Amino acid sequence: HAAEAHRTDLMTITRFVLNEQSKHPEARGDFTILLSNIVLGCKFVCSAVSKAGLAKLIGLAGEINVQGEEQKKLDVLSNEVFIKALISSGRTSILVSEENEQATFVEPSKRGRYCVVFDPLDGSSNIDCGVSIGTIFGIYLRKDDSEGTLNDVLQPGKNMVAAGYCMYGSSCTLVLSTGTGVNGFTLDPSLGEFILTHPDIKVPKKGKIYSVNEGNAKNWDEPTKKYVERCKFPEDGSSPKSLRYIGSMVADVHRTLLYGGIFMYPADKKSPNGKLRTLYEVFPMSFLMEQAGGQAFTGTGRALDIVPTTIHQRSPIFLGSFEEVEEIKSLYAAHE
Ligand code: AHM
Ligand code: MG
Repeated sequence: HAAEAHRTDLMTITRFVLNEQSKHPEARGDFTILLSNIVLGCKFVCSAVSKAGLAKLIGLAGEINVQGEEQKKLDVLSNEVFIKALISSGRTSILVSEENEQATFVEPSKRGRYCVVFDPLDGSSNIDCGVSIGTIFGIYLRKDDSEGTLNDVLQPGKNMVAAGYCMYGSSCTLVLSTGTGVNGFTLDPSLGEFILTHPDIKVPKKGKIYSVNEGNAKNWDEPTKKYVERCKFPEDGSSPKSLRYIGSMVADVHRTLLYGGIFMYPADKKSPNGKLRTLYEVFPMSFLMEQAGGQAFTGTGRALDIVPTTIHQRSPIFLGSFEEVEEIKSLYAAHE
C-alpha cells in the first residue's frame, strides 16, 4: 500500500537523548535538560537568522526597535541567548563563548556538572548575503573534585562527553554526538521540534571534494601545498577532486561529513596556528568526525589530543574521510 501521508512515530531529539540515557542507569537526566536548553538557543538563532534580511529593512526605519533599544547584531544577540539559556538550565558551571574574552563562571546557586564551550554564530561574515552559518558546541563534564575552574575546560577534546553543531541553511539541521556515533536532526518548523532525519551518520571512507581557502596558498607549508597539488593533479591517474569552499565552517564540515572528502584550515606563514579556535571549533568538529569514522589531524598529531592552555587558542586542522586524512598525515610524516 502507498506510504502513509503522515508519520506518526516521531523521534524527536529529546526522545532520542532520553532513550540513550536510559542505557545508563546512573544518569540523572541532567544532560537532557542541558541539551534542551542548547536546542532552545538553536531554535532562537534559526528564527532570528531567517529574519535577518527583514530586520535590516525594519532597522532602516531608524535603527531603533519598538522597545527603543538599538538593534543588536545577530552574533551578539545569539551569544546572549545561549549564555542565558545555559545558565538557567542549572546544569552548567563554566561557559566559554567565542564572543566573550573571559569565561563565564556560573554563580554557585545555579551551578551544575557540565561545562559548555561554544561559538554561538560561526561564519557571521556570511549573514548579510544569506549563506549558511551555524552554532558549534562542545560539552565537558566537570572534574569530580572540582568546584568549577578553568582547568575543567582546558581539557583535551577527547574528554568531551558530547559535541555538535546546528546549521542554519536551507533547513535547520542539528548534528549531535554523545560519544556513541553521530546523528542528525532537522527542525520541523511547524512542530518546533528537531526530528531524527540522519541516523548514525558515517563519513565516506574516501571523498572527491577538498575544501580550503586556497587564497592562502602562497604561505602554506610543503605538505599542505603537495596535498592540494595532488587533489588537482593526481599522481595515480585518478580523476581530480572538486573544490568546494563556503567559508562557513559548519556548512563546509557538514558537507564533508555527508559527502566525504577533506576540510582544512592549515597553518601558514602568517598564521602558524591557522585560524580556527581549538576549544569550540576544532574540538567539536574533530569529535564528530572521529565518531563518524573519519579522522582529524593538526599537522603534528590527533586534534583531540591537544591540551589547550588558553580558552581562545587556535590550531591548524585537517578533518574528514579516513583515507584523505591518512594521505595528509603521510605527507607530514615524510616531510619531518
Ligand atoms: P568567525 O568565527 O570569525 O566567523 O571565523 C570562522 C570562519 C569559519 O566558519 C570558516 O571556516 C573560516 O572562518 C573561514 O575563514 P577564511 O575566510 O579565512 O577562509
Ligand atoms: Mg567562529
